[in-house]
Amino acid sequence: MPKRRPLPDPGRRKFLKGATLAGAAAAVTPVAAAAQGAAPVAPREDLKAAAPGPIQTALETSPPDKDPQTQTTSGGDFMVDVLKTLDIDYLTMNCASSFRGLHEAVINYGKNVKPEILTCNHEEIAVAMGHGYAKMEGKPLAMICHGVVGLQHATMAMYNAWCDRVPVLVMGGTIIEANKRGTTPEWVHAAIDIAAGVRDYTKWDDQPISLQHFAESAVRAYKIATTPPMGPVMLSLDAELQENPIKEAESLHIPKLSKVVPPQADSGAIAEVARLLVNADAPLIVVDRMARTSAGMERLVELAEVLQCAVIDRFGRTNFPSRHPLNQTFRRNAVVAQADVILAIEMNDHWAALNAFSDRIVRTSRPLYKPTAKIISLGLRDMYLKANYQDFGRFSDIDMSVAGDGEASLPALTEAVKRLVDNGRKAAYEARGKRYAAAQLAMFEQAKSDATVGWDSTPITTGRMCAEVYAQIKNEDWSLVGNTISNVWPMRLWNIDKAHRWNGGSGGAGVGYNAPASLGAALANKRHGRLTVTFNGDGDLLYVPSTLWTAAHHHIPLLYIVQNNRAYHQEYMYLQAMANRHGRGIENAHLGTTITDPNVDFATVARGFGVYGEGPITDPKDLAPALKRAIAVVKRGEPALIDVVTDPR
Ligand SMILES: Cc1ncc(C[n+]2csc(CCOP(=O)(O)OP(=O)(O)O)c2C)c(N)n1
Ligand SMILES: [Mg+2]
Repeated sequence: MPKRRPLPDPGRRKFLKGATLAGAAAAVTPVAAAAQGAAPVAPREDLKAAAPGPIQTALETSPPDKDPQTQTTSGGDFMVDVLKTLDIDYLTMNCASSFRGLHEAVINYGKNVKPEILTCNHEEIAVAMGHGYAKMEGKPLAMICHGVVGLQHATMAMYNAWCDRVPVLVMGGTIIEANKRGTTPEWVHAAIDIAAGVRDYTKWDDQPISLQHFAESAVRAYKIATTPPMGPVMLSLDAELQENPIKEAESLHIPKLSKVVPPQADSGAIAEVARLLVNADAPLIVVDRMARTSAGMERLVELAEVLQCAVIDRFGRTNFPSRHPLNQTFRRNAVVAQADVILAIEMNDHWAALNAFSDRIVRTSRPLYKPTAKIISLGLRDMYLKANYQDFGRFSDIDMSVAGDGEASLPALTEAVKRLVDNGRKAAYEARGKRYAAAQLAMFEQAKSDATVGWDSTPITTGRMCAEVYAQIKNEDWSLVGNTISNVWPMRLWNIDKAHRWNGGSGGAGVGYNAPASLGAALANKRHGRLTVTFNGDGDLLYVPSTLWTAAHHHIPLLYIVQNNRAYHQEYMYLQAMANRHGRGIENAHLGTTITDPNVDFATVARGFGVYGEGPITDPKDLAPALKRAIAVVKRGEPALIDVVTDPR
């Protein structure tokens, strides 16, 4: 019987737990260990003759050698230098050993500044934060994750960013050389090509095998990501490259990042589009993801005002002021039916914008436009897409396709239009504009009246909730972020007059976007001193509740208003429609679709993550005072959440 050995100290045991689980560590021979760079551990004489079990135990429980200092630089340091030249402000992450080299370099060599680490409890949160941030700040942040498994968690958020054409610089750690991988986790977390799983919805990726290769690929990745049409990019980072000393430092060169000039449409095509618009009786502009910057919105206003034409905003970005007299968004069927020339700019789903679709009984659709209408598309949609995922939408009737960046092409188009508008036309245009202005005013009055339906009822109507929120933020520099179905109310009721008032939807409609993407947008807004608000579906928040911890930990001011209908309500309604189709009654439609029994207490959840929380608020009279208290917290620079029990609308 081997002698009983004293128990090792608890800290060391924790460390060894991983090694023991790894199994392979136990079998490591002194020679192999030395070859891996570890100090060889000689088997003790008194244990040599013992059975394999105790020998292994003895080896594993020997006190560890102090980590020797063997180097003064690491590849990770150089990687940090590259990220600094790219002006990357933040690095979102969930920590993992496959990027421990870069992680250590960021905090010690880079002093945790540009990039600053933002700790996330799930990789989906880390990417979605980058998604929301980029749309608000106009530039990407970087995200890093564990090779295989962290990337698997990140995938849906990457898909959303891809569908939304938003740049995020994603990096994943891996160990490329098989002979450098040690224990089981290093094997199960390695792949010959970790990016294979996300390549279908990544604009570009690479796996650099030298530091010079990294520098060039990082700058290339950034440039590709931020060239319209934008998208997420991916770099697979070899752990050895991050961890080992820099060789030949003098020869390393970080390439220049040149400013990207988005492509303008062909001047002949612009002239033809201008001619068609000017000669039309009822020209219409439909717009979706056009405004990349605040200039985009101003340019569209200028074009619409010269033509005095109707504009329909599909809300992919803030493209057009919500209360502009020419904004006819909520009269889509009428204005599309009247239009003789339709200019659709940077559409995500062109077909859906101009056709009516119903799936209530059987899937049916019909065009909303006249057969004689001339339809023009302007944008980069056709310039870049992939085959597998079908985010490009149904193929559409288009008479003239003009390839060019919408925002960049607008000034030339407006100039061309101005040159063709004579005084005679101006008078006719003005009369047309007056009709739209009257219709817009009527729509706004209707929206205000619609919002009062069920004003005092419990659960609280989404119309009242939105009206109460707006009453308290309208005199601030507010910013509504994320996406929920309630956004139709802000679009109808709120004065969305600046680009940062709203940052568009998720792109891929992958739920679990709203909570973290809103936080990313709030992070960008913090620097500008804006008051950030999001309506968060209860279902959405339950995918990624620990987003709240990141908000608290990093002191990101954001007001989460949980639109708590205690259901995945969209799906609940689908199920009711299915049941109705069979005449089977809707009594069972709550099964698998509702989030009751027990009800989730989101205020308690928030407090558990260190976030100010109030609710559940069921009486509409309690809403205004609760909002006031929560907004005061947000104005102090911290996140807050209020749980509002709403009706299903
Ligand atoms: C990842 C993912 N899972 C499932 C769905 C299907 N889905 C679409 S809307 C929805 C409900 C989301 O619930 P909530 O955020 O509470 O919004 P509500 O419909 O209740 O307003 C679901 C589950 C999806 N789009 N994405
Ligand atoms: Mg819900």
